[in-house]
Amino acid sequence: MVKYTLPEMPYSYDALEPHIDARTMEIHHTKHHQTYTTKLNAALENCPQDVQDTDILDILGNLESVPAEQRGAINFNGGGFDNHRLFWNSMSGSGGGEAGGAVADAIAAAFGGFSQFKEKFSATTAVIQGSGWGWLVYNPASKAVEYKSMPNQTSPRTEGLVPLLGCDVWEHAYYLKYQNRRPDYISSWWNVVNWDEVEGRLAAAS
Ligand code: MN3
Repeated sequence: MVKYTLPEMPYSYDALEPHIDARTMEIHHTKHHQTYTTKLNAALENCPQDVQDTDILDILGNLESVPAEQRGAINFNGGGFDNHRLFWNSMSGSGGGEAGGAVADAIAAAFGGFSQFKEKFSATTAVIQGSGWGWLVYNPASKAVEYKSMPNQTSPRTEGLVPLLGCDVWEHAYYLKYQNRRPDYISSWWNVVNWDEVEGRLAAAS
């Protein structure tokens, strides 16, 4: 079977300072993301061969293919593995600003404009109860982008949606620097969004 390994970070842990601090990034990557990766492999070991031989992205898109006893663990840890891989790559020390090109057009069509999108994403993600993620997703059925809140580590892929940009609002993502101030973390996070990466994901999905 495929053994997943912790993906390398595309930049150093201090690259997103001052918006996201180096200590948070290091713990988030080496402890949290590592744990999802390890537990994904452990859950796959208890799955039949055909599931083990399927890429995790395809498994997340068809969780019914996973035996019921392993489905919760695959949903959580497989989602955690993929969500964080997407998360690191959708941030950059030279990020921020507004979306351009096709992403800007898709956002304008769905939300009315970039500022309306940013406000809806921020406000809705800030009030996610407990742990979860706010996402900009592409919906292949409607051929449009949407906002979607997801609980815990459940991937938008489990609902047939393609994740384009996610904001991790688990406390482990921000508590060292922002404590209880989740809205401040989200507000700072916009300064590190890598819109080029989001554009590549939209192009691949549409
Ligand atoms: Mn996290």
